[in-house]
Amino acid sequence: MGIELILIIAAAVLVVIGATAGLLVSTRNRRQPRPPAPRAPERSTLPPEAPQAPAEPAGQGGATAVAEPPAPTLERPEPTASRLVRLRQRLAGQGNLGRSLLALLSRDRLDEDTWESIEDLLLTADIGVAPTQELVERLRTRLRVEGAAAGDPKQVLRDELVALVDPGMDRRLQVSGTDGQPGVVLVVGVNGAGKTTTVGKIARILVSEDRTVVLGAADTFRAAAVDQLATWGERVGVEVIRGPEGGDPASVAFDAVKQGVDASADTVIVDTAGRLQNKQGLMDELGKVKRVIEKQAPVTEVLLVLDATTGQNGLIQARVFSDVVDVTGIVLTKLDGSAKGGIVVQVQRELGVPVKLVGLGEGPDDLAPFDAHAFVDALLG
Ligand SMILES: Nc1nc2c(ncn2[C@@H]2O[C@H](COP(=O)(O)OP(=O)(O)O)[C@@H](O)[C@H]2O)c(=O)[nH]1
Ligand SMILES: [Mg+2]
Repeated sequence: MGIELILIIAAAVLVVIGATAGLLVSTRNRRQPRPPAPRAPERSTLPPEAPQAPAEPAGQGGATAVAEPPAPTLERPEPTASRLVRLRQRLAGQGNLGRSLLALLSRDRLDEDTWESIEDLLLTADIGVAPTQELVERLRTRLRVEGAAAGDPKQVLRDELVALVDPGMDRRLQVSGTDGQPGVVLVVGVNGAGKTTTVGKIARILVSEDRTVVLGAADTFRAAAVDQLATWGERVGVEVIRGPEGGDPASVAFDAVKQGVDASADTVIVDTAGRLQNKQGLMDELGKVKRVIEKQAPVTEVLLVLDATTGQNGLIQARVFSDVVDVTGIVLTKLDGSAKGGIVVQVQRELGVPVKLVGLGEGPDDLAPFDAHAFVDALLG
């Protein structure tokens, strides 16, 4: 029992730390209206250098604060700030793209062969043909033939890569609704991309920010998928709405959002099936899910989950999904297992939509907000 107590206290401490790390755009939790402003200012996705916001005092009383849901063994997610550190570790450990590029760029003379090798490296990292050509052109202009003499190649490379990743994109998740309705996040993508895992991970972040969440298990084709989501929910005390196996996904989505509305939840996240049998079938299915949801509340975010290790195939799938639904954000999973971080650039270009989150592993908190600077630093090692 001593261990449980320690866990609870540790969890309470984590809550306080987590509360300082605002990840997601949202109004405050409606269950506990805070004085007196009806709506807190929108917060941006946590930048790595975000100042520590003042936290509510926890003290010993923090233990009771987390004990509200019945189960005493609920997990508390890791704060988002330290997740960016992991992004660096996991990306830096692979491929050595940054090191190889720098070695080439630091040569005394940048001849045609060197530029070709640089181009090859960028293409291998899945940055894509057009962005690679643009980048090489920019680098050539800035570094010219005199190579390192033109300036610190690492700084030049970093600047140009950041520009390519586009730090100006709004990467905040829209997890809040208006007019007292919950925000509705629809999660789409092919089977195995990491949708269910991502839904679970996002739910954990929201819970850690004291938001109330309902999950909809609208992948009704496999019982295992529903159980998988239910497990994620249980671990953080989040309700999971499920339907009969093989039932209508749209009706589960409807029920989940209805429950979110009835319970005044802050956010409903709907997991979907990723069968890519044909475009028309997919369109019909996702179209119906969305229509039915919007009888209750507007969908505030459509996240396309993409497996970073699938390269060009992943991009083709991404295009199909974005033709079928209005994707508003991309979650790039399995970056930990890929030496192809450049896919970030390509997929944003292709879809005109920002990468908002990146998956860094199978662990429950292996999901980090995407940040252009942190990403490029990680890439460069
Ligand atoms: N290494 C790694 N594995 C991941 C990540 N995200 C998901 N997975 C794994 O990918 C597999 C498929 O995930 P799942 O969420 O079931 O995919 P879904 O079919 O799209 O719902 C599972 O084994 C996950 O643990 C990630 O960011 N990194
Ligand atoms: Mg799934």
